[in-house]
Amino acid sequence: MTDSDLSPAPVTPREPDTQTLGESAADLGFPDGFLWGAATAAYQVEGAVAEDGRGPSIWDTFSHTPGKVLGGDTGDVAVEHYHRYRSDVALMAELGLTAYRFSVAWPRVQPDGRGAINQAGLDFYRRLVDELLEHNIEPWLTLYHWDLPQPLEDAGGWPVRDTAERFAEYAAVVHDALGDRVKAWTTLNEPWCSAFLGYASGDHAPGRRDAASAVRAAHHLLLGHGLATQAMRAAGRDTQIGITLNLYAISAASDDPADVDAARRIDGIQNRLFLDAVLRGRYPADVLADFSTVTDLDHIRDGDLAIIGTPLDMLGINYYTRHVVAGPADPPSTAPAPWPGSEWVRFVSSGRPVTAMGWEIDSDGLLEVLRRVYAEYPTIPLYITENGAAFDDEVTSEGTVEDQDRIAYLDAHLTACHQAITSGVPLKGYFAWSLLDNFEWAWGYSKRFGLVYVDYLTQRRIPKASARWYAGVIARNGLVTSSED
Ligand code: IFM
Repeated sequence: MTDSDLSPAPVTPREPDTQTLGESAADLGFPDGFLWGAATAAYQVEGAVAEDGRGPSIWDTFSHTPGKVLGGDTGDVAVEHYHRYRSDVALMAELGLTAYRFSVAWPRVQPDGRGAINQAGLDFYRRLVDELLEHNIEPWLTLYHWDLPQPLEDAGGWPVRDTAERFAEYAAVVHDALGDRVKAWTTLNEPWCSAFLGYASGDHAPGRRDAASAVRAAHHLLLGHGLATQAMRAAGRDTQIGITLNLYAISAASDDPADVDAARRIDGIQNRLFLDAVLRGRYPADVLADFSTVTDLDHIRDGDLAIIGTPLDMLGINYYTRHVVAGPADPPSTAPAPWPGSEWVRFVSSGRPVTAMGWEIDSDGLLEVLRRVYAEYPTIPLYITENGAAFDDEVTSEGTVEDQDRIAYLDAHLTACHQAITSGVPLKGYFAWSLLDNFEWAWGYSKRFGLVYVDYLTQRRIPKASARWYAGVIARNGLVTSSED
């Protein structure tokens, strides 16, 4: 392994981006052309898991394994987006969305994860994309949002190198089919989750608990990203290619050296591992040193980092919360955790209010993340590809959902986006997570993130107060700070 540069990369000071903030009815106007979207992911919304030739994914297997998902919930039906996509797109148009971020289910396109293409699966996405374009909604396509074809997991999954090659093959297939009409392409969504929740803590599919496998999975996901980027670029089309990372603001609980080191570890594995790899073509030396306590690094071959660092057109950032961390408990924790070396770390509360996920609400953290990425990494257009909150929504006797807590969350985070743009960060768009209430992975249907409420018995959609509020933001291209909003 010779690719990782052990010295810290220099930070290049630069002039602020020159986006001009628009004139609008808003107090905090966003730049003209700012993209206003909402996001979903295939397994969370589509349902129809056995239709039109779709094969099983690791999430089908995992959710059907007793004890893995709260309440035994599965994505078998989800919110029937596969069948209801037309009315869902009409709903998007009513809200005024200018972009829709969705993912393609790999096992719909290649049920075996390799070789033969299932045309019926591809056709669904072509119909969805055409419907979006007819409504002037820009399709934002993510190739991998966690639903690995089960046959590839049976062959070793992301810890084996071949999966990266298979991903690039699949990416080229989808890009060939849809690259004429989809301009914005994301390779992976949140590879941290795929690697460390999937293979270290076992909270996500495929549910393995082996830190060494997780470290290997992280590298092969990134390699798959790089190979897929190169394969799509080779087609010579005018598509924009990026990746979506889940980034966190990280604070040490105090300046005690053990707390500071805990913050270094978590920042390393959550943020720098992925940012450095894709934007600098290197791994942070301290993270590799942490990893070498759980596995050798023989799986990282010469040349891999150059592939992983293939230049991108944009970076997607998913932001939800800040982690406040302290040094180890006494005695150190031995519970399964997604962070190799987690025995050195404790997550502590800072006392901020939390969402229904128990995640602390910290919009300053979003500003911090945006400014940090802009300051420390090569200039690249940034998009918030997910941001939002689960709350315990209820339908009133009038049939409405008055989710003022979600409005406050979105308002605060969009204010942070506006501040970032004002200080020169090249932020070009924002996607709320999520368009619809949906299958929240190991939490099943118990957590509602949608702008639109879904009655899971009838599949009726009820736009929440936050949806109406967001529609107003889009119409004004900005936020109003007066109490009338
Ligand atoms: O629902 C998920 C999504 O699939 C990935 N990002 C975080 C969301 C909320 O947990």
